[in-house]
Amino acid sequence: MLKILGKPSSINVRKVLWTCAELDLPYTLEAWGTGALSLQSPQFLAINPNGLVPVIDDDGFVVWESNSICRYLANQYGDGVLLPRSARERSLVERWMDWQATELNNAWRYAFMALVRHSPQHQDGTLIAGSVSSWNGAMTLLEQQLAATGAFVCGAQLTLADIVIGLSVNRWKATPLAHAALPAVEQYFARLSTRAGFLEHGNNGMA
Ligand SMILES: N[C@@H](CCC(=O)N[C@@H](CS)C(=O)NCC(=O)O)C(=O)O
Repeated sequence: MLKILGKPSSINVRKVLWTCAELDLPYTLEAWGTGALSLQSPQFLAINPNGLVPVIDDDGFVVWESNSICRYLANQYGDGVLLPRSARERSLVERWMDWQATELNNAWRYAFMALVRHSPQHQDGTLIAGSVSSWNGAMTLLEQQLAATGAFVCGAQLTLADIVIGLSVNRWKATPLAHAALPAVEQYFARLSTRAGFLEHGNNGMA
């Protein structure tokens, strides 16, 4: 059986849990990370030298990096909807996954650490304002894409791009900041909230 290492409160672990829900895939979850089993233990570092969750162990095959895990699961167990089989269609999904992991993640990190985690190391007002502005800017770019598709990030079907970006939209909405007015993003959030996997692992009260 598939084993997932991580906590259901971690945003990157939640990507994997939601992917399993969409694929109707059974799994066991082992609690690793802050407040649970140590990510710095030799046992954990032997399977992920980065000391980060999520990690999966699929009958002895280990994968780390959340977006790579989602790709692996969709490739191994999916029917080509979450991650299309054709190279061109797949690249349209993967570019948004890469955008989430690079442009979008870098935009929100400082503001989230300041405004939600209340980290003493993230209290520089100028940097907070810059991060909020970049985060709203990334969401505005997403707004344009969603207004064009009228449904999900890559079109009429939910794909892995929605799983990784939907969780970031949930985080944006749950963070106390001056949100840009983005109607297509709001409609998208409501559309995602009709799915059991998103209600359980995304829009569940946690940022
Ligand atoms: N690029 C990695 C980032 C993983 C990451 O930052 N994981 C966080 C949880 S969301 C973590 O392991 N934090 C340490 C901890 O929870 O103790 C991925 O996408 O998998």
